Amino acid sequence: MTLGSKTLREITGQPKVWRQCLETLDSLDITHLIGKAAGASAREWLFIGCGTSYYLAQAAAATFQLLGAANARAVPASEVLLFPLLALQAHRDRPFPILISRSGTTSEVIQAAEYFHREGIEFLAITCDGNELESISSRSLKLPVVEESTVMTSSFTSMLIALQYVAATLSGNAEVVKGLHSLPDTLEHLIEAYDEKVREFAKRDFDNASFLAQGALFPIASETALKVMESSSSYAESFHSFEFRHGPKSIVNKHALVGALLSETAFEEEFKVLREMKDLGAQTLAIANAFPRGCSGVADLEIKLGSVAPEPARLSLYVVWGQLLGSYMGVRKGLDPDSPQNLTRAVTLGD
Ligand code: F1P
Repeated sequence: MTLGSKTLREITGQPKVWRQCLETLDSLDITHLIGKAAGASAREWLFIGCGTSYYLAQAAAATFQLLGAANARAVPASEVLLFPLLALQAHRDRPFPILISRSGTTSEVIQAAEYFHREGIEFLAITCDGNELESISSRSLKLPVVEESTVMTSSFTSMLIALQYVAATLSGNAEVVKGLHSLPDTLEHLIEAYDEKVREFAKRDFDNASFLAQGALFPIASETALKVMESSSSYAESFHSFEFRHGPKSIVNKHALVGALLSETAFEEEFKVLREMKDLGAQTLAIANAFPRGCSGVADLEIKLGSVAPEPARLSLYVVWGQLLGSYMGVRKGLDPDSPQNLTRAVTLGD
């Protein structure tokens, strides 16, 4: 087995997994799934997870807000356990918690579920493996994703697509549901076009990597940084694009990678930041749905998504390149992304 082969196979196999998940979602009665517990859209939905699943929670909350499906926030499961008054904003109506966990065994998530049980707060669980979380949840959505890799790839994108599907259904946004259905074919063509380019790009020597984004793409930038850290044991971080100017840009030099996940809404302003960092000597990566005239050919690696989906539905397409980059950087360093240093598939804490 070559280094990272299992993880890379699962990354490039996402189009097929997305199709299977969308088939499952099309057959679901979403209203029945969330039930009365979700109440009117005025009730706040609180998305909860750890690690990759926390960034997934942030991306899902942004989607619910953007589509007007519900007021939504995201917190790490640990905040519910350690600072419940802060996490749940106790002065307001009880939230509708959504617990997200690929494994369904992460201790902080299980303990949060037990907390909600004690408080009499009904919640919804989103999982791939099911396990304890599914068994203790009165409402759960288990997606048909079988993922062996330690790091989360297709599980992240599949659960994100599922939550976006729920948000679009609740808000009656047929265009977003249709857009989600277009993603598997789009990704299939993009992998053919860019997989080898990302592998070549990963051979460059970076001391550190900063991934920049605004809005709903910010959690995708955070997940991109986490994939690079987990799969290649390299230092990476995410920043709001404009925030990068306020100090962190001091790390920029020719050994620094700056990657921009560029929205359609704020492309021009976000691209200015990337151009400034290139002028400071950074090696650059740009991911965008389209590159207006005068903006192409600036980044060292440019990935054009070309999706027909509405902007909120494109989030999963942006993260695949960080999944690949992290794995290829790990292999280039002689590491095995299938067995990342210090990591386990789930974090279960002793009692
Ligand atoms: C959460 C998680 C992953 C991380 C690693 C350890 O898992 O923190 O995000 O990459 O695999 O577990 P889960 O609760 O979604 O199973």
